[in-house]
Amino acid sequence: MKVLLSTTFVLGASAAVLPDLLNALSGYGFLLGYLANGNVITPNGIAPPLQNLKVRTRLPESKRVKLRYGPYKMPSSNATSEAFDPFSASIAGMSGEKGMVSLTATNMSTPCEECGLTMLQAGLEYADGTQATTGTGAWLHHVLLLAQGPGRQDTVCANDANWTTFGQRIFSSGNERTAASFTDMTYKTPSSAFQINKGDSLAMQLELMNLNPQPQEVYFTLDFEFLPGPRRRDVETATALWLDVTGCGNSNVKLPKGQPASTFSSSGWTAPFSGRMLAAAGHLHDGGTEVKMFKNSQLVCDSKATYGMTNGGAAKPMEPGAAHGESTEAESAHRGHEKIRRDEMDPNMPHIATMSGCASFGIFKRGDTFHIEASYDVGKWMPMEAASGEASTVMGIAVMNVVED
Ligand SMILES: *[C@@H]1O[C@H](CO)[C@@H](O)[C@H](O)[C@H]1NC(C)=O
Ligand SMILES: *[C@@H]1O[C@H](CO)[C@@H](O)[C@H](O)[C@H]1NC(C)=O
Ligand SMILES: *[C@@H]1O[C@H](CO)[C@@H](O)[C@H](O)[C@H]1NC(C)=O
Ligand SMILES: [Cu+2]
Repeated sequence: MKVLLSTTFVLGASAAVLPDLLNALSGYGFLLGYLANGNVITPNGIAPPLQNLKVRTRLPESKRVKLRYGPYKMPSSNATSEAFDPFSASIAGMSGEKGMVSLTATNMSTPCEECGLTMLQAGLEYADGTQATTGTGAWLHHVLLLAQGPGRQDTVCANDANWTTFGQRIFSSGNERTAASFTDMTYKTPSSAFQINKGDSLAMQLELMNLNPQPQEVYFTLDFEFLPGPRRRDVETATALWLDVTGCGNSNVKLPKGQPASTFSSSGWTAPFSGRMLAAAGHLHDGGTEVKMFKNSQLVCDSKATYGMTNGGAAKPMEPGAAHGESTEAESAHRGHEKIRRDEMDPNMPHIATMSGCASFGIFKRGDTFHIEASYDVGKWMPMEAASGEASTVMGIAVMNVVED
């Protein structure tokens, strides 16, 4: 839960933060909140596919619903993954990483027929509803979420044939499980939302990786916080800018061989409208250190990775102290394993646990140009390796939620 909410939370100069809100949304608060939030655990059974949870944004009139999708079978960590479906393969760029399942799902349910999404967060859980994390050997490696429906098109790649047919990219997550906000979290009332309309559905490209030799079955979950009903006049329209080092490509880039540090830059995207920057965070793969976002070549947000033994949003149940990617612990764990290749799936290898984010960080005008720079340091953090022994392709993405003026 770290987009808005990490210890390295970055705020725009104009933001006045409600301390209790931040506390409620901070990593550890999230863990406690999650367990106390109305999540149903069904020992030895199957937890309900739809759960009404307590709202965490404390915005009046909001609802919070958790939907689960799946189940998905993860092969043994020493078994090469099953065949990929073609779309997934074109997006994933993965090549038989061990323990990996890579899939696409379409026609996924939304939490409402019509509503304004104010927040989204990805998760992974077992049949009974308990959380699945890298601490339990279940790695939420990557998810790319799209809204599909009449008239939907990607905001940044509106004119790109590769994306117009797929829909609108609205959210990305990985082990960091960053919560994405479509409203200004410094207000007590929801000022903006991403509208879900009748006929909309969701689609995703999902990658999960098993760190255990025993196959595991997990469910992917999405927590939606939303304002029920059709678009309201007092709530502005938010959208997601998917800024990607591959531009409108498939998000995968190759790390240069024999070079520890590398930076990938995106091409510029020129805003066709004016607006305000609500929230943003980066998505990287292991080896990544930060995603910098620029407006007219000026840094507006620096989303930094921290590494840890479990994901930021959910501590390993038995060892809450190990959560939150504290770098001292993570770095010492890392140093002890320098010679170990990621494809050996050492369960003690740290992964990206959190990505810091920015909130309420300023305005932009029509004609302003955005670009991002994603940095990797594989001398410091071990990247994942493909079955071939080469470093897997990696990603450099920032999803910036904005509201149009
Ligand atoms: C995976 O490891 C287990 C336990 O070490 C072993 O029994 C099994 O044969 C291995 N499977 C493969 C596909 O290597
Ligand atoms: C999508 O899912 C709904 C139920 O959620 C179902 O009624 C509909 O037939 C599905 N559409 C397609 C194209 O699979
Ligand atoms: C569309 O995707 C293909 C295949 O990934 C890629 O070669 C092409 O550059 C993409 N088009 C644009 C405009 O990015
Ligand atoms: Cu990814």
